[in-house]
Amino acid sequence: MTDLTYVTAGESHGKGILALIEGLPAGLEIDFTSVNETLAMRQKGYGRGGRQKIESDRAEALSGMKGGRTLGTPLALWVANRDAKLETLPRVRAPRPGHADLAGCLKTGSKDARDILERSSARETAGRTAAGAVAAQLIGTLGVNVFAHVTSLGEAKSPRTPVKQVTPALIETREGSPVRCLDDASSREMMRAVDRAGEGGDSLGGVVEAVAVGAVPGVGGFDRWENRLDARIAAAMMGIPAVKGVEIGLGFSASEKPGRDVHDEIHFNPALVADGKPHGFFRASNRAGGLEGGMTNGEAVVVRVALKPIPTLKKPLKTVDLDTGRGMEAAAERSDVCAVPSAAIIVEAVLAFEMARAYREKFGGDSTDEMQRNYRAYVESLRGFIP
Ligand code: EPS
Repeated sequence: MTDLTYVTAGESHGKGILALIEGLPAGLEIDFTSVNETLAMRQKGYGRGGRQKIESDRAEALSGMKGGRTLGTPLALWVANRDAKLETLPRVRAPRPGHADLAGCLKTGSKDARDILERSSARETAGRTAAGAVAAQLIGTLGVNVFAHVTSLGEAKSPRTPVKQVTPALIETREGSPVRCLDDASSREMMRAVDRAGEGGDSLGGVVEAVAVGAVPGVGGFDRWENRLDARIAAAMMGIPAVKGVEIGLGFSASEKPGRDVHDEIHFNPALVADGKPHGFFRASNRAGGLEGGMTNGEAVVVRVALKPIPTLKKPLKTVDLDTGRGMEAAAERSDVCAVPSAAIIVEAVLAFEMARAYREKFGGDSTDEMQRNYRAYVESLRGFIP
């Protein structure tokens, strides 16, 4: 099967989070040390709350592997919760503005917002991160690397730093910043913004930029709207809790500029092939964010994701009692002040998964060897495109 998909299961304070991945090729060696490092990164970040001191996320494969390699069968990844206390947690009758609480209660008829919030909690992203970390290893074997960093927190913004290559040094720089920003001065400003929000009993949102470098052109589709890779990436990003906006390339600002300042002129240099690029086509700019007509164009895929501030506030907003309809203050649970630095890891994982899914469709194969053979044949055809 070459349709790469996954589902997650699990509540925030249930036994754990499961990610069930289908459509991986057989023979993929999975480095669980690296998957667990990614999970640990997701737990870290300036503005995280007390829960992360309790958890120590590790992914365990329950199925789909033998001898460290995939079998081409469903891969079930399990991340256990240490703070598993679902059955003893109190009822929540004060729905939080901005959370899934009220709409979920009205939808299901439940008078306990806990029935809703336990699943809509961002704890679920531990499963998505594990699935994305595996997907990243698959596309890594085909030269695609993903990376994400924080470009703003509240009103604190970092200068633009286009990422052209994902190197260990770049990851080290990002991990050296408690807010996962590549610029030192901006990192400090962002941390101050988180401190101010926390002191005021408030929360803070921000923007994450993600890139996928090394993708060959022609991945994705122009045949149906739902096969467009930009549509899939945007939908997958919107599926991350708190995401309110997604931009690709210039995004919204493309609408304010004339065409000549938006489109990336096409150049060809056969010598590029010898230089390590698999084909001779290139652009001098990348305003399209690596995607044209729903397909990769050979430049880096660049996605920006805007996250709203977390809805659980220490100084709560007004809401309504689910029993009486009378005004009251929203539930003030233990919470993070800011989850944007963690979201960088989640966004990176989600982009990896969508890239891997599109690569599975383009290159197929029941085994990683077969997928790689198909990939190499395609690269050869690109090289011979203009003889
Ligand atoms: C979350 C609330 C906090 C976060 C949680 C998401 O958890 P708790 O209610 O247990 O304090 O820490 O995120 C995670 C547990 C995680 O692993 O990301 C919420 O309400 O969405």
